[in-house]
Amino acid sequence: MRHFTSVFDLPDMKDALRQAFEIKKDRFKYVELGRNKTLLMIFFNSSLRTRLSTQKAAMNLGMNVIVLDVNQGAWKLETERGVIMDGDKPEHLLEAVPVMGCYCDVIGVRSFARFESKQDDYTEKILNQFIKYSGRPVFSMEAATGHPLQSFADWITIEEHKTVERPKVVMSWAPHPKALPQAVPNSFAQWMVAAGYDVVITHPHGYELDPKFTKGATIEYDQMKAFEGADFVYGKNWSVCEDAHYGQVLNMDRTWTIGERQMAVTNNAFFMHCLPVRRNMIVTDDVIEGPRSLVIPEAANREISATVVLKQILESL
Ligand code: AN0
Ligand code: CP
Repeated sequence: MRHFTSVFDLPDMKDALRQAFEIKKDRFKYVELGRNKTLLMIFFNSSLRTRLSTQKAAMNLGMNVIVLDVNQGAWKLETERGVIMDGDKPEHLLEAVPVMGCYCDVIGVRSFARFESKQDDYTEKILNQFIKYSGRPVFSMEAATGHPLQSFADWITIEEHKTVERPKVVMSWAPHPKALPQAVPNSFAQWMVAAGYDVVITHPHGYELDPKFTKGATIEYDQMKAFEGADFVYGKNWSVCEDAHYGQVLNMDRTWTIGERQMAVTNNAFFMHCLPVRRNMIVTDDVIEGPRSLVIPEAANREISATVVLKQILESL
């Protein structure tokens, strides 16, 4: 595998899962694979889990790691071609990206949706410039429309906890005060359908995701109905995807906050969230602290998903 931007880049899903369990048993099994290879992680946005788990994954594989926070210490980057650069940005992405490629073997990029242009976000303009101009394999550490390392970790977590072959997995929108990208829910929906689960998505009217990512999932606008019989509940906020209100927050209805009321109608479901999470907006203290909460094991599995992805990229070098 050269680049990793979605589940469809994996040459073989089942084999990737097998490798995840293999690496979980022995994280250093492939420690020779990355010797004298350098990972460069580029962050345009904040991160706790992705930063730490991806660096740890690279260390599991014996790699060297460089981390760059573009907004802290690097030159501010212009991303539009044709701009007369007389403003506050001294460097263009079109030079910066190939320069970055000179110093490493693999590049991870975190670049959230900017909500300035849906077209730019949904064509993954920034991530694709890295793919096109860096000369290196590139993987998404959450780009504008997807967060595949997260969904892979979520999948590992569900496989570890499921008690039926094809669990009912319900992804629920929940309120949040700030506009968040659709990357996590897009990837989660796409990955869970690809995994063959019974996938239900529930959200208020106006929060429909791009059908490209939700194809194969059932949309249910009644949250309580959606939760009935769920084996896994995945909480997440996202902003509006639809063109006319793209990136807006239309609704902060806290009746959608996931609490005991909703969990009571599930099949004793596990609660999942990618983190960071705003308590008592997305989920109540009791549910996230409860015995069925998987938020910490999910975060732990980020190291595993990143190790598998980096391993497969290193094998292609
Ligand atoms: C980001 C998001 O919702 O995409 C990152 C989640 C992994 N969350 C925030 O910005 C709070
Ligand atoms: N879940 C996740 O990607 O977290 P960070 O934003 O902290 O990396």
